[in-house]
Amino acid sequence: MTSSKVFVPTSHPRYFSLMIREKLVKGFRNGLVAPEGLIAHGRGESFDYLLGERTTKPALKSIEAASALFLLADFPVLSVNGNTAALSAKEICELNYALEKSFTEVNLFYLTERREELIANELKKYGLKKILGVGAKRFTEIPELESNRRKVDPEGIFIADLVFVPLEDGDRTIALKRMGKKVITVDLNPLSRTSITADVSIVDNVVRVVPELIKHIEHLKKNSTKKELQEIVGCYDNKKSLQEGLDIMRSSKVLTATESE
Ligand code: PTJ
Repeated sequence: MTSSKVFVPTSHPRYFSLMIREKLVKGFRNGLVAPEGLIAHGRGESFDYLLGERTTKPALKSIEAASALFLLADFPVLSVNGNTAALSAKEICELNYALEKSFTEVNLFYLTERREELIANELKKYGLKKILGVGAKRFTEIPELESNRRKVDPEGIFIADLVFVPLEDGDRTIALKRMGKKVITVDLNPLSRTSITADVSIVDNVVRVVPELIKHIEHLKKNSTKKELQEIVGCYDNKKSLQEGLDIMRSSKVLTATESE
């Protein structure tokens, strides 16, 4: 496939968004991202545009609640798909280290063994040695789920008490909840079934969320008791946070040509 070189000046008002797009395209060319992943990214971009391509106050609240939930979990697992690997492989590995007792598992909707292997190799580049869900190991199935995402590692998602599922499709979140697990998601779409079903839904771009999660986790690890973590989780209202995210999108204003893109 021929690849065109893009030049985007750093002064471009949407420079960061265009750079994220380039990362995704590079991930697609390297075989990490499914073709459908490009379409999913486009959907995310449009919500991000309405959010103003920034981490909003409700998203920060969700990040705090997610961090507390992570620290309360006994066996958290980070589920990684093609888009997340292309955009945030390094940061996912750093999150894994920050959590200390978590594992990272590859889990694909558009499953191919080749992509699974490429994603695992991408994660290994950043020092992760044990990656779950790859090859013959991925043989247990999530009950009542028909998509490829049902195939999970018996030592990972299957027995986890908390699963982090960024950029996910709705069915699996529902199935994971039915299995009694806590679910944290990152989804720019506050109306998605995943967002509505998860315990904590962070309406923000995964690229901005994971570094912020690491910061919050490090802070809470040093400064909070278990009771305080439980209070943060107890006070959090996911539906309210989703509504606030949606309200921010709906209140975006038409700007003049020089103010907008
Ligand atoms: O790599 P695979 O085979 O597992 O496939 C991954 C995709 C993302 C293609 C697959 O999970 C899929 O089709 O997902 P959906 O159902 O399109 O849902 C993805 C959700 O993520 C949508 O609600 C998008 O708005 C949202 N989204 C897209 N890009 C981002 C995002 N949310 C946060 N950050 C993003 N960068």
